[in-house]
Amino acid sequence: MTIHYKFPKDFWWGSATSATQIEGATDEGGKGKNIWDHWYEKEPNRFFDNVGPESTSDFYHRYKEDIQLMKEIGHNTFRMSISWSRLIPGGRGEVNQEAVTFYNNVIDELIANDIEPFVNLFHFDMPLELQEEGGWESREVVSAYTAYAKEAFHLFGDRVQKWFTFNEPIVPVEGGYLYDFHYPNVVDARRAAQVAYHTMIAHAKAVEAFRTCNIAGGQIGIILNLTPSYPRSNNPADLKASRITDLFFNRSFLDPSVLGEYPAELIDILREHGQLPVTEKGDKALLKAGVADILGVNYYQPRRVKAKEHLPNPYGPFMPDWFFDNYEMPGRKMNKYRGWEIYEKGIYDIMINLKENYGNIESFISENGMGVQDEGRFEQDGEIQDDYRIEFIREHLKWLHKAIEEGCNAKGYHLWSTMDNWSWMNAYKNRYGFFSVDIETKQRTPKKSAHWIKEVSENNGF
Ligand code: BGP
Repeated sequence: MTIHYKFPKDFWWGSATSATQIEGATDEGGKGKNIWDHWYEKEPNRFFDNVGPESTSDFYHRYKEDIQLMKEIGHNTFRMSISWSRLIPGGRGEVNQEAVTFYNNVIDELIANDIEPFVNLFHFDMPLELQEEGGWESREVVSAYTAYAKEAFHLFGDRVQKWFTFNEPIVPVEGGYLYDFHYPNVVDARRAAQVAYHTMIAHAKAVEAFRTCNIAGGQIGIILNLTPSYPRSNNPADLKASRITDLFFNRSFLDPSVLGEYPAELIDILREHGQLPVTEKGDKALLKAGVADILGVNYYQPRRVKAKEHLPNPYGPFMPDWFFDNYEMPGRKMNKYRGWEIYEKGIYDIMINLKENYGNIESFISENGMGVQDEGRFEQDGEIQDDYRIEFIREHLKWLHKAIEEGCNAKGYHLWSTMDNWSWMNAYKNRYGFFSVDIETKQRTPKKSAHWIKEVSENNGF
């Protein structure tokens, strides 16, 4: 077979998950509550089909089987997250030994199967008690996170080399403090800015702690969802809308994570509108020293914008959306189940931007994927024929390959996700996995894409 797209030696083939979305066992093993357990108890109707996080894909009990499945399809790497509320119920204080045993078992099992674990410390799942203290609005919670991070480095750093402080830290800001899709469902940009700022401080403190641990071969980074902003046209008003959108939704985390400082224009906008967060002396130096060694890039969709059609409501709350309108480009290709545009070249544009403006930091695609509703209708002879997912992955990989050929420092590709999992408010609506999961029996079945990726990983290309 001819390989048209050959990837560099030791390319990372794998997939990504998060604790709350796959573990289940929320009432087992001494786990404390996090905001998802709590929100679901309070308002189950806000979750698709009223399905909550209690059992999800049951990785807690089935991790051995799942790791075998990963091995079968050629994974050499796998991203998981640690559940803070499982490791340290309540968020601070005593470590839960049952959780230590569980994560040790998972890590050891991965390594025994030649799959390198990439471990993320925070994937949207704040321990409930700390949220009640103010969550990321509180600097005390930042200290609790730093202690938790140190504990994790100490417990697992003898075997785990790749660490990530946060997954998509902007999402809890957007969901929890601007657009009402995460607990605590606040709409307040000033508080959102504080949450965003403290998350970056927490990141920098964890990086500082990591560097004192001297983990042999260790690297610490952050995973960001980068959504390139494409203007409707070259009209200066559209260009300005796109630049400001980029400041709010990409550079707010990308600049401090990779360059160690916030963009001056973003600070100016927030100052002008009275939305600046409270900072402390010494923070600037902390952020400067806290730059990531490695960047995970989650890419699902582009953002297309245009200048605002109407003046924003002067009585409404301040919003980033005061500066742009979303633009529906005629002819755009859609994943209609998730409502997200598919634009494969976006992956290339992100990589070129990292190369040109962010020192070509070592990076990888840490999430990319296609969520599809009612996948059962594509089943033939017991296997879901997800040709649309194969095409989605293949077309993104082609652009990633081109970026690498042009000198971008991308080291791997992880699909979201290994098996179907619980996706926040959408619960089990859209399915993302290489393996389907029957939510009643928890049975896993490979989809067509699982066989396809096995070949791709084995050939290191296609
Ligand atoms: C990313 C998250 C994942 C995952 C994925 C799919 O934003 O890091 O946790 O859920 O998106 O999105 P969704 O679950 O909203 O369909």
